[in-house]
Amino acid sequence: MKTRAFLAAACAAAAFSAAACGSSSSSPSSTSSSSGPSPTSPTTTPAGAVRTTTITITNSVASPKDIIVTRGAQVTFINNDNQSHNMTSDPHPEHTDCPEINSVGFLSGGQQRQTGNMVTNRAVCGFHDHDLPNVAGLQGSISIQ
Ligand SMILES: [Cu+2]
Repeated sequence: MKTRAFLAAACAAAAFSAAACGSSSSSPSSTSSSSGPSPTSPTTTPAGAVRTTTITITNSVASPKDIIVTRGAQVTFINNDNQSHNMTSDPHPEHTDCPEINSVGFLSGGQQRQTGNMVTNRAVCGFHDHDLPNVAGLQGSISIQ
């Protein structure tokens, strides 16, 4: 009986912290479109996206974070960090939006790899570091135009 009561209390605590976490993530500001927990692909190209096919990671920040490529192009992720990164498609943890990005995957420090040819039907593909899924600096997007 004591165990049952404890479990109920733990469950309530977990539910409470999850709710608090969720409410803090929904910022009223519309300036940061693709940052925050539980990365999902944006539906439109974020403001400030630049046309390039190279994204470089330094000090756990991907730059540029939002890019635009031609349909069928490949994107090169360069890990110039001193730690590994595991670059995958949104959403986390399914990685199903744009499987082309999953070709990059695990990059040791100093490594680089290309995505597959970006031929998805989506207009915008979000990406994140699967091992650090809530780090906003490692989230970004590839718009296909
Ligand atoms: Cu993930």
